Amino acid sequence: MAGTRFSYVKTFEQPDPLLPETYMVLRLDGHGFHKFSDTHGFAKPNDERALQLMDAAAAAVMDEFRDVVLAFGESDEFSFLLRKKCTLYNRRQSKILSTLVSFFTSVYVLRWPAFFPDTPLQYPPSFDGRIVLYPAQQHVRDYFAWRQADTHINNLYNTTFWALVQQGGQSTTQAHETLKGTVASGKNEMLFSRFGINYATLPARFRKGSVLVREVPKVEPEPDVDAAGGVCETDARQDAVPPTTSAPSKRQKKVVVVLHEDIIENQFWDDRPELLA
Ligand code: DGT
Ligand code: MG
Ligand code: MG
Ligand code: MG
Ligand code: MG
Repeated sequence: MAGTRFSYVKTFEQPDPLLPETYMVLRLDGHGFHKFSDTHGFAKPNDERALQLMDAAAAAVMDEFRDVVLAFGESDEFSFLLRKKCTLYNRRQSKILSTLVSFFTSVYVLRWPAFFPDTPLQYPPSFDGRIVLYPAQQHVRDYFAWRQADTHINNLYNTTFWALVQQGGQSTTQAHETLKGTVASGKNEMLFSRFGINYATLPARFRKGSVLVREVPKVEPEPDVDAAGGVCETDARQDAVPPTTSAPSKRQKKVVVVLHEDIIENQFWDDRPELLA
């Protein structure tokens, strides 16, 4: 290709290397998922199938790209942490971003029928993406705390909102009015006193989002994810030593696991110092 009189056009291309020795966080988000979730009849406020499909696509990204050490998902978004020493594609921003986002999108479409067997895909979903660089461990901690706090705030609001509509008979306009100016404790109280819902007992998936890390499996993978043909069918998973083995091998293979636990406090990070190494 080189050497033709056209090849000078290549010189217009701009290099876009990401600063070395910094944490990369890639966040993708469903484009126009307000409409997409309506068109495909997602349950309100949380559609478990849709969330599991997101988890499956994110797990596939982690199986394919070993530099991704942690992922966090809620709603129509997922954040991926790439290790500080990552040299993937010589840290070229657009190459990393476009490859990971398109890979995620492909898996989302490929696996759709496994999670929505009765709902054909009506049109192609797409995801936007960005990469943000963080120089310090504290920034990474605060980034993921920010996303999980957002999960909680949105879920508490949405849960109360849809309880007012679905169980309380309010219109969506009325429900918006009812919730205007309320704080978290007020919504908790409203859920409990009016609808008998104890927020703290709702599924952790909805309250905490999904946290994906690589671990030697301690127990069977989540049956709900497994049954739906979810994140457990990748090659990496099939290689995993079954947890039922009586004499566990010394070198059990790590697999991507989906957790729904707190990542704001220290415990999660203290247990996994390798994430920020
Ligand atoms: P964007 O990201 O600017 O292209 O616009 P949207 O419409 O994707 O908005 P966004 O990302 O701020 O909010 C996510 C939308 O996806 C929100 O309208 C609710 C919808 N959504 C996400 N997860 C669920 C779910 O589990 N159930 C339902 N019913 N809707 C969901
Ligand atoms: Mg967006
Ligand atoms: Mg969106
Ligand atoms: Mg979103
Ligand atoms: Mg090429």
